[in-house]
Amino acid sequence: MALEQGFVAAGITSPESLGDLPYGWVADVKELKRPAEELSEVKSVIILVLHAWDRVFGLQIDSPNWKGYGFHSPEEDIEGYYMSYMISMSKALPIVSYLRENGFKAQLSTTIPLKTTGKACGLGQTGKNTLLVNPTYGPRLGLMAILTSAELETDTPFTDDLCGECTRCIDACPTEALTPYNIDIQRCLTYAVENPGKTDLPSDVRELEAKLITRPTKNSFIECYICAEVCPVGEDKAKKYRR
Ligand code: B12
Repeated sequence: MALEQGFVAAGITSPESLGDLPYGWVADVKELKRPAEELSEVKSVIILVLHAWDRVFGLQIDSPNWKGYGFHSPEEDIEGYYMSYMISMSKALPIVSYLRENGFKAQLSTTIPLKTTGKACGLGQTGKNTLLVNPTYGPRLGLMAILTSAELETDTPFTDDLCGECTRCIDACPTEALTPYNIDIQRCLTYAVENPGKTDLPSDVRELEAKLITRPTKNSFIECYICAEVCPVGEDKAKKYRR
């Protein structure tokens, strides 16, 4: 059903396999939760993979008062909309409905750690850019989870190494935010652009943000995608669609 909806892959794991993942706040961006904190009856976690082959999948719209997640004030600003999530949600909802029609509880989640859950679902490996790298599509992925009370057959976790000696993502990052399998979040252009109100970010990062981030309108921007775009894994699949 996921393939029929337009996802390129899907995988299943059990909540027990996600016991020791990193939960809690990630640098003021998001509070990552355990599947059972969101759905107490959860028996299976499904990860759906959208092929995000163009950087416009990272288009985001923020209201004029938006200063960043750490400053969020519901009275003053509406929450940002992120293209990849919007597309994934519309494709995933029929699967949620199908599970519910069959008597199971089911709901979407973007709050569990999606990359590491994807790895547990056999969908790929953690790359040197810290993203989930799928053997066919590389890191150009939009991830979405469905938590359900249905007890489904689980997939085998991914264990292959896809990066080898390659360091393209590390070399290409304009702010030098990456070291192998690690990111300095304060140097990531995406963190900078999503947090315009943060005054303590390195000044060279703010300068590069002004130079490199595309802003289609005053209230929108396209998130930096360089560390995903340069990855040789799945490059052929992305190029196939491009002009
Ligand atoms: C917080 C967040 C950010 C933050 C912090 C990034 C980060 N790496 O944590 C900021 C704002 C910087 C960010 C930026 C981006 N993000 Co973001 N982000 C998230 C979010 C909400 C949580 C990420 C998370 O779990 N962080 C926790 C830390 C601890 O995880 P980690 O860095 O991966 O560290 C683990 C591994 O690296 C591993 N590890 C550490 N060392 C080693 C060593 C070895 C050898 C190995 C194997 C593993 C390993 O262990 C660590 C702990 O488990 C997710 C959505 C979600 N709910 O999961 C999206 C998400 C990860 N982001 C995504 C994307 C696409 C991006 C951007 C490309 C921007 C864009 N265009 O959309 C950039 C890429 C920057 C980068 N290289 O990470 C996608 C990733 C798709 C994919 N292929 O994996 C997600 C899943 C959103 C989505 N729905 O699709 N993001």
